[in-house]
Amino acid sequence: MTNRDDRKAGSGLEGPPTKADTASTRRRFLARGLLGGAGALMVTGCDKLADTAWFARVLDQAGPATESAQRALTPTDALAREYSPAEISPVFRPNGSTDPQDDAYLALADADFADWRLAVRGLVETPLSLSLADLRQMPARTQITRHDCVEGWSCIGKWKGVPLQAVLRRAGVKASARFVVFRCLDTLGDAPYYESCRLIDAFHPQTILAYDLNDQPLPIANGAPLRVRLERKLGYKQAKYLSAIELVDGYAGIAGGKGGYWEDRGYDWFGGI
Ligand SMILES: Nc1nc2c(c(=O)[nH]1)N[C@H]1C(S)=C(S)[C@@H](COP(=O)(O)O)O[C@H]1N2
Ligand SMILES: [Mo]
Repeated sequence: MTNRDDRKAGSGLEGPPTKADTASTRRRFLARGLLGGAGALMVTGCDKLADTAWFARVLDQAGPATESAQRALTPTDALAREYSPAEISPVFRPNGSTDPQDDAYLALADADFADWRLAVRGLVETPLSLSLADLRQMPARTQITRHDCVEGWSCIGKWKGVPLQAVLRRAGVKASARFVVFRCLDTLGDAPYYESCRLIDAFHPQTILAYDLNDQPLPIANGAPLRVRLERKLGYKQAKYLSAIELVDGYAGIAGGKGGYWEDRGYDWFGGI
């Protein structure tokens, strides 16, 4: 675990980002560069993607000015940095919900998640219901990356999971879909946790649905049985305790309408690093 001096020290629950947070995020965007829209799709190496009806829409998803500017910087820097095994943090610090007490979650955990399923629904050709065994049988990707929480700490961990794009291809994304919503099993404070991202981020090669952390099944504290890793994004985008992936054409009608639990409480939706 490393402390970074450009962030507020941790204080338990995440509070709204400060001006300093936003400024330092911006500086790091400029320092490290961000992926360009086309570049991200190139590295997926997907000719097939170009044939799909929604390919143009993925490239065409202009967001707010800051997001567009961030995405336009140094398109060659498409991947998040990956680290060596020696750099893995001894303990991957858990944060936010770490032991969900929701009845449905407790029942699933009691049975070691044998009855857990990931629903893939919404704007898809074929809705899916996938068990952990189903997911483990799909192609896997392993990556050692750094997780940055806006509270001011970072951890390096080794994640193994199925690329989200493999799941999305299996379900078949409809032309009208623009965002992926991640539904979670935990209630944080008074509301269920959820998150969302654009299709371009969902199809990023390092975006995986992770079931292992540091060569062990994902612990409950870190999101068992399945969480998403969006390696170009801040900690709060890394939804844990997944129950469903929903393809939607907009998220204004979901919960507070801002696309995520912390976004509904003031955080930036893009959340890039
Ligand atoms: N379902 C769910 N996902 C979540 C959270 C949460 O409280 N519930 N917290 C977020 C925040 S703020 C961070 S920093 C990371 C923490 O992941 P970790 O517990 O593996 O460190 O999970 C994110 N995903
Ligand atoms: Mo966080």
